[in-house]
Amino acid sequence: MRVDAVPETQPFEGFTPWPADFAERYRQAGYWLGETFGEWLHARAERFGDRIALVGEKRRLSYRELDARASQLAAGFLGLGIRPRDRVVVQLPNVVEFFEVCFALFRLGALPVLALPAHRRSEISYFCQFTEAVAYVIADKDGGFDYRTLAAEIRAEAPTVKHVLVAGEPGLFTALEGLYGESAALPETTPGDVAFFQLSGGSTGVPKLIPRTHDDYLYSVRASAEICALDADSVYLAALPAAHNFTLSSPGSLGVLDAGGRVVLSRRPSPDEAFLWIEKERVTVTSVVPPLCAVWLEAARNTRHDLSSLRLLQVGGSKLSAEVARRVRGTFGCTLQQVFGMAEGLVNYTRFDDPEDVIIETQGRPISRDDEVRVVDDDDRDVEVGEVGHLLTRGPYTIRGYYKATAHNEKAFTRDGFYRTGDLVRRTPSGHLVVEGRAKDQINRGGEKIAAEEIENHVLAHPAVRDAALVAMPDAFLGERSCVFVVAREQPPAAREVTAFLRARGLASYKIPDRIEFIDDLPKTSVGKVDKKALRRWIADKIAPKGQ
Ligand code: OOB
Repeated sequence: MRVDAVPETQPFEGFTPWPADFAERYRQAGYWLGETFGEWLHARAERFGDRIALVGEKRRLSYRELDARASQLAAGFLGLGIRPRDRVVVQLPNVVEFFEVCFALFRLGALPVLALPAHRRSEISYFCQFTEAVAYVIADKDGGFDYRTLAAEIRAEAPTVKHVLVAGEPGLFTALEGLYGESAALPETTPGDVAFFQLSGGSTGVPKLIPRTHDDYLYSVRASAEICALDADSVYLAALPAAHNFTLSSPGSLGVLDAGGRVVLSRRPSPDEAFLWIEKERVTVTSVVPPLCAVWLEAARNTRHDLSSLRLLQVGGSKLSAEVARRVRGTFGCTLQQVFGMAEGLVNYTRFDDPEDVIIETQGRPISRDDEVRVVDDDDRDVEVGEVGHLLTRGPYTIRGYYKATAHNEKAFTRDGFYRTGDLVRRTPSGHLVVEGRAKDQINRGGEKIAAEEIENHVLAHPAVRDAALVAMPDAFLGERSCVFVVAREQPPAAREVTAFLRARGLASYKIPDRIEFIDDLPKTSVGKVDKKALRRWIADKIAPKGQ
């Protein structure tokens, strides 16, 4: 069977490319090498051959095997009728199949939509419908949850999904294992084309999709691997979800594969499991969110596992407190690296040769000389170094627009293409960034992002609710938790009942409000908007330990 390549000139609908002069500049500068993921993996297989690329619970795969398996699976996908640019929602835990599936789709030019294992009906159904996905890839079960039950619901809601492909026991669906076929002739893919979608933490009613190209993503991977000095002896532990931008590319699994190292996949981030892997595989580098860092630090004090192989602990996703940061070197005997990144692009790292106080107190500086960073006031005027302002950025791996989101893109990007990150930062004279807060209407629950409007819409769907506002409340462990203020129509429902209602709507657990406060009316600002600042202050006061 022959399938023609998508002509390079045919733009992908809903994708905002970089303007031609920028694209040219990024190619000239050697950032965009004109290489696709398929070619990249093939080149790694040629170079690193029988070295181990991936270690999972049940399987170890060499570079050559990964390359071959990706081609065989791509042939299987093609046999099912999956075509270049078709969208496929991929929701897999940290298993070897995650990489086989992604690389097979890359090779075919089909586009993975990288969902997280925590997502449930509400999110997955939306991704499938919005992207008109033709297939949905899951594991049979993970963490006590049966994804096949979820898939049955998705099939009923998203008619474009023709195939549910299962890693493990397929039940009523199709076993992934049966699809690895004879390698077939595959269509050409184009390096400047979209390769896959990341998901935005978001601040709007529905999650936004982030189109990343082969060229831009591979640049961020290569440059990150270099900053982190990865080489063929690097062993990376993927403890956080493999699909997240941090774990995947900062430098993450792909960075380690770029360097010829080994990626170890932990099903769970708990110290029990992660420490076992660190000892067994002599892990040299891993990445965690701040609450997990705190848990690991506690557990490391009296662990029986040998963690001495660890050379670099990366912490990012939400703000790391200086107190926790200071304990890393003493406890693990390794270097701490702060990582401040976003699925939309820009990633900042503290560097190995940064002074200790910079590593402890800043969130790093950008990957690239061509990452343009502006810190501005409410009127988009640049503020002085050292002053807090909104972070705007543009560069060789930061998107120019969300997928199919014309109206939102007008607000989320400046006219000249800077992405409005929604983060409030301060720039130090050395060019490092310190995250001081957030202007976007989002809760950062220990690295997991919750868009306030999305949850408010769900709460408002409850028949007894007249108004709702979700805000962050401080939390010693997670940094923030979520609190929803609810105005009832008449008799307020029981908090338990609201929670059950939200669960029944198929929301990911981390999005279920941690606390519900009933209130007579939402406070308003002088222009009539909900005064979330007042709500945040009120709840912070209410939960503050007394007598302080
Ligand atoms: C990472 O990516 P996302 O897309 O889940 O979230 C991005 C947002 C940032 O805009 C910022 O608000 C927050 O997460 N954030 C941090 C942070 N790292 C991310 N806030 C304070 N300190 C940090 N170190 O979270 C992500 C992507 C790639 C690498 C690392 C993290």
